Amino acid sequence: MRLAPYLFAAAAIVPATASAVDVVFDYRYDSAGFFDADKRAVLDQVASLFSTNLTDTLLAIQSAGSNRFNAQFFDPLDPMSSEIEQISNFSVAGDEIRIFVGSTQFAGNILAVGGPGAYSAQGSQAFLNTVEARGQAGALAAEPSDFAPWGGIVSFSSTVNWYADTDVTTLESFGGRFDLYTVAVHETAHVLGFGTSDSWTALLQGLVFTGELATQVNEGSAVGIANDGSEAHLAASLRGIANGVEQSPLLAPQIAAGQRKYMTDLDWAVLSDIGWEVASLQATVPLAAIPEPASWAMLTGGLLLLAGMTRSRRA
Ligand SMILES: [Ca+2]
Ligand SMILES: [Ca+2]
Ligand SMILES: [Zn+2]
Repeated sequence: MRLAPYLFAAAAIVPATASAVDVVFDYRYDSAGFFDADKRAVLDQVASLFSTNLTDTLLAIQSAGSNRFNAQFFDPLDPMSSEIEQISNFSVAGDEIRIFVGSTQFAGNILAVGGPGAYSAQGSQAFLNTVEARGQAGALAAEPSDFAPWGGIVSFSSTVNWYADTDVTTLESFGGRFDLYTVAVHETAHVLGFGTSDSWTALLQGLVFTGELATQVNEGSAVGIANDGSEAHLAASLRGIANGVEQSPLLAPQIAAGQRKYMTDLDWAVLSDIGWEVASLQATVPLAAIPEPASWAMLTGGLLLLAGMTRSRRA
């Protein structure tokens, strides 16, 4: 079921808060203790990257009285099972995007999975609109042009040999290990709707992403998506710019051991096209050598199932 594009009477009485999103990684499911201090320091830097460069104002979701919001998501400790975790009467602050993180032993060559959460909700129409769109009117359109999730999950492989860089402004050699920073940025983009939202799907034509800014950044050439069955990634053959250097998009489906990748202007342009206010297409960390891999090694995947659950589960 889709909502008609309602006007936001409620938005006018909600005071404006900070001028950027606030990505919050939540460790409450990390009973295995995967996230030691170094790994948390990596995620802090990931949160900072998106929180600094995305300037949307997102309304708070406040469960109170008859307005009830239940966050639903795959278990960060077992994301491939069909079991759904629920936090009843949940709330997120204005601008906050809450991401539950965990680790698991994946079958096959999967480094991590990530995607936006689902929900059920009851209450006033204004409340239901806020839960779905958080003040982003385009998220309520019949053909959505925006996306504003409460958050979601990211789950990392517990068996991979990770490199946790506590200072991503410098690049060291870490051959044989996989870069937690790169993979966490990739999966966080999936939580934000890259490859997983209706506003992404609305811009797909076959294996081409037709977003205006991404096409412009790609110098007018069609922005191909990866033919990996997920319809959630850019083609690895594309080239964007990060730190003034050409690089395969960070949201290509694969990464090699020993490789750090950055958000390119093409990756940011896609986020802009699906509805985010992107401050800079060049946002990244200071210049470092960007090696191109001789061969791709392992997969990262988007949790596409979560994206479709929101509407059918609304009470
Ligand atoms: Ca470093
Ligand atoms: Ca937006
Ligand atoms: Zn992915």
